[in-house]
Amino acid sequence: MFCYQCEQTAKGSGCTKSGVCGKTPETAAAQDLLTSELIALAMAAGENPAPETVDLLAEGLFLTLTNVSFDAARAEAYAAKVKQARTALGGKGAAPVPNSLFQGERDTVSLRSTLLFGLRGMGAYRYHAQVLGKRDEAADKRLTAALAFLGAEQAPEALLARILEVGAANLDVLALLDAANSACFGVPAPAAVSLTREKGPFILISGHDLGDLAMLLEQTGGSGVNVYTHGEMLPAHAYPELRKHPQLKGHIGTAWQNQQDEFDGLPGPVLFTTNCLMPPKASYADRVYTTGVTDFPGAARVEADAQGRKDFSALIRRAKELGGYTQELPGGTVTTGYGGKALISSAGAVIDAVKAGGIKHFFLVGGCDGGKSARRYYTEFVKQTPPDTAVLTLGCGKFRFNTLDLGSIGPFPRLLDMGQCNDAYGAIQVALALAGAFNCGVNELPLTLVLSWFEQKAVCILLTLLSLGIKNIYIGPSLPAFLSEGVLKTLVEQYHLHPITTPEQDLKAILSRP
Ligand code: FSO
Ligand code: SF4
Repeated sequence: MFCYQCEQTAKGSGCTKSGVCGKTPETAAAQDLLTSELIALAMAAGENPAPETVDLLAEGLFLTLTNVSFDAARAEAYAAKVKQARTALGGKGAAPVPNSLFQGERDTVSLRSTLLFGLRGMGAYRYHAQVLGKRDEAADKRLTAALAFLGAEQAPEALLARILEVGAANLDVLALLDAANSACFGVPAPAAVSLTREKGPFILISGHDLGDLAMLLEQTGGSGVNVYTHGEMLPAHAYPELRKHPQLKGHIGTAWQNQQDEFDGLPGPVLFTTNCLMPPKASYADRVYTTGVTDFPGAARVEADAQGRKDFSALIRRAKELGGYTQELPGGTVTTGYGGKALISSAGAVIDAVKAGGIKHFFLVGGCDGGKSARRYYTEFVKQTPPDTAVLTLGCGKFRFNTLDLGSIGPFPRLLDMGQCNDAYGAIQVALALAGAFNCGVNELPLTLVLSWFEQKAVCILLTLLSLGIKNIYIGPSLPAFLSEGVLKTLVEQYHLHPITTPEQDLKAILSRP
């Protein structure tokens, strides 16, 4: 096997024997085959792909994301379904040989990989919007065309242009997802989220799929079973249509890489709706349920019916059997819900605070968490930000600092949680709104993006930011193994991309920049 799509890749270069994530060589081979079939289907779909074809492409791309699906048989079955769809479209010939994707001249392979991994991220966001009933024909065409582009040899310049085009198309997909979330669950508003664990049975829900949470809340109403969010589900508490359910009690746990410790001995079942799923330990494997794109061989699954409805009664029964907490375990609170719409509606106060000199600089410290100790950088960075600066955050990287008390700045807390990584659109809108208010470009704002990447959604968001011409982004904890020296040089030269160094050095450089 060969896989180097995520930040924890073996030796910083590639997983070859088995995945650091737990992906087996069999699953890797099946997912490579699936990727080839997806490219072949995109080629057969032509310029006007049917919505169902793009549904198939997007879900297939999401399936191959890090920490989503570990089941070789499922990837094989999905690949067969994709092949069938291609045949039905009259697609001729064989799918490209999987390994050819990663063979050839170094920079070309690097660019092809960047394009493929960016598309996996975009597929994930497109899937999230589609399960909430939203599709965008133009974005669908762009996704399909970019995937088909991988089916032929391309010059490096054309690949780079296509990578930026995928970043730009992803902005439209993020906008669609943002609109879908608000249409289904209301406009998120600032909320304090309890970390107290109440007495009684409960279900913990992880991943990013708010639709699954909504269905779970409907079905647990009046059952005596509480619901807590885990990981990237934390921002769900900001949505009026979700928080109105009294059994949605609070949040348990931190970022994905701590789940094997946090779930050990947990007296309730866990529902994984999307990434990041780690191979369950034997001590809690019988309490893990998966749904949607996510799976693990042997773990119980909840399938949707033809209308997309899911029956969570098995989880509710399991929660009651396990009994939950026998007494209350008190905890503090964290805040969330400072998404794009909440901040833009207070834009006047934000602009006044900047003009009066109360807020000197904004940092967006966002992205994924992960296991590497070098990620301590982000905690230290946030701790060291001066009191006259505001820290915006999104993604699961926030768990490294979201319990810190950074105080307040003007009418706002200094630390503002804008939501999941899926909410990157809101952060981009805030940056654009600030640029509009100050009559300058985003690059002239007192704003610095300090990103932590782990998987392919983060890759795609980075491509979106680059497509918007945003420069001077700091990125860590390490650089993607799939960026060749040549490609990295181009990104550094064109976009002034900075690999992180130390919090002290980076803060000094950022704050002394004119
Ligand atoms: Fe984290 Fe995992 Fe949301 Fe990623 S849960 S690491 S960017 O998959 O998706 O932030
Ligand atoms: Fe390795 Fe990451 Fe690929 Fe898993 S997803 S096999 S950890 S590079």
